[in-house]
Amino acid sequence: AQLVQALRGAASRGELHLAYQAQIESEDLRVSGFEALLRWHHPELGDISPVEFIPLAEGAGLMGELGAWVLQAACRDAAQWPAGLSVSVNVSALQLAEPDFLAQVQAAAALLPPGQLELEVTESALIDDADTAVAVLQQLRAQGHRTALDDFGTGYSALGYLRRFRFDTLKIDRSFVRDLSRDAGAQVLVDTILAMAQALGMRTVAEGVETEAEARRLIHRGCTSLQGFLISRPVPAQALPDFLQAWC
Ligand code: G
Ligand code: G
Ligand code: MN
Ligand code: NA
Repeated sequence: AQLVQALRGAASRGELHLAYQAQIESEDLRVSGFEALLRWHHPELGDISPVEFIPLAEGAGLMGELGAWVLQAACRDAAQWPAGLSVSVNVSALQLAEPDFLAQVQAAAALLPPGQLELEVTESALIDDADTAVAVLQQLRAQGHRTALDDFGTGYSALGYLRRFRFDTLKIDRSFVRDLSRDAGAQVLVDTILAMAQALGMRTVAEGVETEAEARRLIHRGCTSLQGFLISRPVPAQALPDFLQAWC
């Protein structure tokens, strides 16, 4: 309860910031964009993981506000980047149900060239009220934004959602990538996911790529983009110019 209280004023006290993790294209290894990851530095407790505080925010009815802050901050940062780099923003299920969510996205994305904003949702965003979620996703796409299905393969019914809504991007959960080198089952699953995504015309991003061997295998099997510690850890916005210069 105290943590919720602290979270309430975190944005206005400057305790929140975004870290950015690069995505590269398999084709030419160039950086195509960054995923924005929310960070909270609590004055006494130090860094608190979003895995902990996002559920708190959701439970306390703070996710709308927090999500709006993330959208604004990510688009404001991305407006400063070299042309052609996209920004991916994680969106919680509860945000999709907010009446002013689409207006928030429009306002934030107005800072960017068209098509540079991608919204990542997890399957859990689609479970509670799939009709609303699908309608909102369709409108996001109609407004020219890209959509990604995050953590693919970890939920129950992602295939059903792929039938109802065609995401631009499918993000293969890092649990599959981690098991690639030791588990034949994971190899088959990743190959099958990649083949399916390709047949449906979706871009694929492998998450949690940590080794050259994983990267080589994913590229060989047609995964279009890679994200993970092998390329870069999530870094603060100020570190991006140096990262980009060092990468190419
Ligand atoms: O980078 P990290 O380990 O901290 O991310 C942990 C989890 O928190 C990931 O599943 C990520 O999708 C989620 N997350 C990070 N930032 C945001 C955000 O801005 N909004 C939402 N809804 N989830 C986020
Ligand atoms: O669920 P989502 O994909 O949005 O969250 C990304 C999370 O994964 C973040 O917490 C990020 O810090 C973490 N992450 C990113 N790359 C790697 C990686 O290569 N290895 C591991 N173990 N975690 C990673
Ligand atoms: Mn994500
Ligand atoms: Na993910």
